[in-house]
Amino acid sequence: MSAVKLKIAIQKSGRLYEDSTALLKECGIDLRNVKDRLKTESDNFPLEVFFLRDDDIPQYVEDGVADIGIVGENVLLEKNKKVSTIEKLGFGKCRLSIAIPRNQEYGGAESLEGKRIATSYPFLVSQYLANHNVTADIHEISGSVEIAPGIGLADVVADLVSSGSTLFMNGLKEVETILKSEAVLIQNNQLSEEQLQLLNTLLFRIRTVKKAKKNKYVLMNVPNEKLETVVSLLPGMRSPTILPLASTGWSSVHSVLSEAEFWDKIEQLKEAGAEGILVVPIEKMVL
Ligand code: PRT
Ligand code: ZN
Repeated sequence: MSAVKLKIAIQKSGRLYEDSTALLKECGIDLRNVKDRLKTESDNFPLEVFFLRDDDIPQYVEDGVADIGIVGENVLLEKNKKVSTIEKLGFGKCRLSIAIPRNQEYGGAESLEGKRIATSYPFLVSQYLANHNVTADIHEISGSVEIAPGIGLADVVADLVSSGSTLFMNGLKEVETILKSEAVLIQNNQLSEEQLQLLNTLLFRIRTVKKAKKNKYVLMNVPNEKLETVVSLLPGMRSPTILPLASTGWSSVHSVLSEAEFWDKIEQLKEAGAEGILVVPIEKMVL
């Protein structure tokens, strides 16, 4: 085994911290506890972890201080660094949106002409405005963007939204989506062959965990005369498993269903005669 390690940058604290560390754990990577949490490493995977502010992660990965990183696409695209996106991670979902005072009519992107826009995303907002041939006055502020119209600092805001309740509580309404975002895994563009091999191992584990989360293991009892209909509804990885039950004339059918089709399929299976349906989470899924 070579002594090469992969260095990953993740958020030190904040909205991406829990999901980022949970993902590593689900990949079977145990992290040593470090009190000040600036840096730690794993004893069972050649990984070093740097805990950083999310805004700094793209730069550190571009410079090669970290080899890979987990960061929101919103931050990644705003910072516009030379790194590659390898994988969407499915958490930290939000959107960068334009919001205006609730009592105002919205007249499309052109109505932003000449307005003062408060945002922490000046690069993405100016790109959006340029694409719409609009000239506006961007005020960069680093936090509490949503209060800017209320205190007369701006007419409009461009901020991250997830549930929308922050905008609502500040008398604003969302009128345009500039960007949809989620956490992504990024990589430095000059990794060595050995580092790329480690990255592939990690990526394989991440994809295995992601697939498992998107699928459920389903077990059900089916009268034999209805087996054919039930089986025709099931995708399975190859085909469903069918086992005889102790009571004659019945079988137990096992299969894997994706989250996307789950509820529709369950309804159809019940109608087709399946009973006692059990749904079990899958921990890992290797295809
Ligand atoms: O300290 P550091 O710089 O690392 O953290 P930070 O304060 O800059 O970022 P943090 O922890 O707030 O967010 C990290 C990342 O989480 C963001 O870059 C996004 O990729 C992602 N994310 C997902 C969000 C949200 N959802 C979110 N709702 N980031 C921020 N918000 C804020 C938003 O700015 C607004 O104030 O939540 C409020 C709106 O939420 P709703 O639910 O009321 O709409
Ligand atoms: Zn930040």
